[in-house]
Amino acid sequence: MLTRIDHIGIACFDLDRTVEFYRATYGFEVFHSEVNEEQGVREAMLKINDTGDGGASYLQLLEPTREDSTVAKWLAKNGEGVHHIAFGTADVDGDAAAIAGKGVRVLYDEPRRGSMGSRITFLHPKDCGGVLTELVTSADPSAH
Ligand code: V0V
Ligand code: CO
Repeated sequence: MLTRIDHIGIACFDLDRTVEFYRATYGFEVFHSEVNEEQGVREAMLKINDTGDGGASYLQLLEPTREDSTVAKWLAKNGEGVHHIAFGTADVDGDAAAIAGKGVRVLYDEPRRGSMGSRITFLHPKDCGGVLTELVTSADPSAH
């Protein structure tokens, strides 16, 4: 069951400049940052609020680490902006299988490693009304 908005992914050319915009404009601080080489991103998670299921909602600021990454390709075509939304679930495997059964393409056979040790998969934007949609199970089992 999808229980929260885990994060909204925002693609940018310059992560440090974008982090500073969110800090100076809204007062949001970086909760966590990392490089995910498999996904080709350097990212900063800004925690917005805790949620009723023990988890939290974040903004995920994404800067590409290489030219052939999905985010670099998207930025070249669209410029900066909202890249994806992510729903949180205690069971990414079960929810992905159920959604695949409804005819929506799930991009990975098995969930891959996401931010903060989470397990993630994606749904094809062409099957979701133009919205790249991610499913996330947090590494922290209490966060559901
Ligand atoms: C592409 N399209 C999108 C889109 N990216 N539509 C909405 N939102 C997006 N973000 C559209 C694009 O405009 C094309 O439409 C069509 O899909 C095919 O796109 P493409 O440019 O030819 O690119 P593809 O097919 O090579 O790749 C598209 C997919 C790819 C969605 C398959 O981006 C992908 O695998 N994404 C999942 C991984 C990802 O995005 N990782 C970065 C975040 P037209 O022009 O044909 O109409 S990593 C992350 O979130 C982490 C680590 C985390 O949360 O922890
Ligand atoms: Co994401």
